[in-house]
Amino acid sequence: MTDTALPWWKAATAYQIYPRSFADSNGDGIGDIPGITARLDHLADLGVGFIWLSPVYRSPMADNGYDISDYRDIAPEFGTLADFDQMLAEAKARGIGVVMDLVVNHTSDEHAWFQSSRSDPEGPHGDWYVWRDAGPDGGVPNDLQSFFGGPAWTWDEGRGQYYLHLFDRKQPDLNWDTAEMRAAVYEMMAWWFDRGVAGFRMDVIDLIGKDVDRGITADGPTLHERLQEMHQAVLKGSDVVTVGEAWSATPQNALLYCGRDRGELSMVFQFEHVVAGWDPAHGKWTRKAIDLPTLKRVFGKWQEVCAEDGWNSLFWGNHDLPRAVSRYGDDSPKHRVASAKALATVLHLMKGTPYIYQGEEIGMTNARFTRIDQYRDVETLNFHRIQTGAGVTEADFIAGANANGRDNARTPMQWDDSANAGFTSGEPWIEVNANYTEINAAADRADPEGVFARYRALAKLRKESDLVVLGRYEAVSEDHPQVWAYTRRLDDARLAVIANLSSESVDYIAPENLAITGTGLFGPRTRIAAGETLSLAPWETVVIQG
Ligand code: ISL
Ligand code: CA
Repeated sequence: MTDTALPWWKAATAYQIYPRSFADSNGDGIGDIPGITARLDHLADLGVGFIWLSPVYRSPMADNGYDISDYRDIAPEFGTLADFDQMLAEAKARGIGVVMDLVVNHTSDEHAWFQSSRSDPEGPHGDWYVWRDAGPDGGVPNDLQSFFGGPAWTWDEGRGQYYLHLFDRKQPDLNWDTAEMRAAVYEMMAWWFDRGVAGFRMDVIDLIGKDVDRGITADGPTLHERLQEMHQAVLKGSDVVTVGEAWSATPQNALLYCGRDRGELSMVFQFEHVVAGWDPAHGKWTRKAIDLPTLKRVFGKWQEVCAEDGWNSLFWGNHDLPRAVSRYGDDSPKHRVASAKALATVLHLMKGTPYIYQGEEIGMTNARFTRIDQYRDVETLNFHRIQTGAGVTEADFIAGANANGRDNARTPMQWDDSANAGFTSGEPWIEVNANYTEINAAADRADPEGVFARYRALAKLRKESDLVVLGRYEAVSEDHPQVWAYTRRLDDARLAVIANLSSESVDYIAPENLAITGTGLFGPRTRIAAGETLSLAPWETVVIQG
C-alpha cells in the first residue's frame, strides 16, 4: 500500500473463529485455544490480517460463551490464559491480530456481579442490572420479548423483582445507566489491550442505549453517548480495530457509529442483506429464495453510504447465519465450488473489510439435520418448543432450521477426510457434516482451482492494491436477475467485476460503462467491449484490472 495514513485494518481480510467448532487439541470433542494455535498456518497461508475470536471467556455455556461469568479468565474447556497468550504471540509472529468478542449487553447469571446484584440490592452491584418491580397485576413489568423467544423478564425470588434478559434467562442485561458498571467494562477492555489484543467485535452493541420503560431496545437514546464515552476511555489514539454488531444500523444512522469525526467505532456489521432474505411475516424460520436485484441494491446502497466517510464490513455469514454457499450459492456437487468462488469474488472486491467465517474458505455447507435432537443451539431449541407448541409441524420447523438456524454454521471445521473430519479424536459436541469426506481443507487446498485458492488470491489482492481498498464502487446493470456486475475506480485505475450468480449459462450484454482493457485476474479474458455479449458459464466470474 502506498497510503501510509491508512489504518491497517482497511487493507486486511478478517477471519472469524468459532472456537468450539474449530479444532480440538485434547479429544474432549470441544474445539479449544491450543487447537487454534496449531492451525494458525492455515490462516497465515490464507492471508488473514486479523481473527475475530468468538467468546473464549469463562462461561457456563448456555449460549456457547455469549454468557460470560468472568471477563478476565478463559473457559476451562477452551484452555488457560497461558494458552491464550501463546496463541496471541504465535498469531502476532504471523502478522495476524486477534480481535476479542466484547459481550457487554449482558453477562451470565453466574457472573459475580449478578450474584451480588440479586442478593444485595443496596450493595455495590445492586443497580448493575435492569431490575423492575412486578406489574400491577403481579406479572411482568412490560411486554418486552426475548430474542430467543418468550418474555424478556424473569422473576427473581430472592430479590423479589424481575430482571431483564433480551436473550436467554441465563443472560441478564447489564444496566448501562450505572457509571460504575461502565467503568468496570472499560477497565476490562484495557486489561485485554494490555495483553496485546488487536481490537473488539462488539456483540449486539446497538442495544446498550436502551430505554426499557419506553420499550426501546435497539438504537436507544443513550447509545452514541455510551460509545463515545467508551472511545474516550479505552480506544482513543490507539490503532485497534472495532466492529459493532448492529442489526438496527441503517444507511441513515450508520455514519453515527463510524463517521471519521464521531470518535466511536471503526465499522459496524449491518444486516440488511441478511434480513432481505427473510420472510417478512415469518422471519427466519421459513425458507425464502434470494432475489439478486434486491441483494445487489442493498450492498450497492451501503457502498454509497460509506463511499466518502465511514467504512463497511463485508460478510456473507457468521456463527448465527447459514453457510454462504448454501444460502446465496448452489451447494449441489455440480456447482458448489464455482458458486463459493463467485460469492467470494463479488464480496471481497467491494470496498470494506471482508470477514470470512471459518469453513467458508473451503466452501462448507449447511448441516441438513433431520431430527431436533441433533441441534444444540439454545435459540433453535427454544423456538422449536414455541413453534411446534403453536402448531407448526416438526417437518416444517426442521426445514426452517436447516435453512436459517444457527447450528448450520456451528458444525465442526472439516480439516481432512479422517474420522470426524480431523476436528477431534473424540466425540464431537455437535455432529460433523456427513459430507466431510468430499469437502475438507486438505482436499480443497490441494486444488489450485479450489475455493481456498480464490480466497487466498483475493486477500493478497487487497493487501497489494489501493484500487481494491479505496476504489469507488459503481453499480452496473443493477436490475439484471442473474449477473452481478460492478466497477471500482481510483484515479485512472479501474476494476471490472462480473459474476454470473446463477446455475444456468447466461449471455450477458456488457453495457458501455463496463468496457475495459487490461489484465485478467482469475481467467484469460483481458478485454470487454461495450455492447459485447459475454457467454458466462454457471457461477463464472470475470475480473479485469485496467
Ligand atoms: O441470529 C440471530 C438473528 O435472528 C439472533 O439469534 C442473534 O442472537 C443475534 O444475531 C445477536 O447475536 C449475538 O448476540 C447473541 C448471541 O447469541 C449471538 O451468537 C451473537 O452473535 C447474544 O449474545
Ligand atoms: Ca478440547
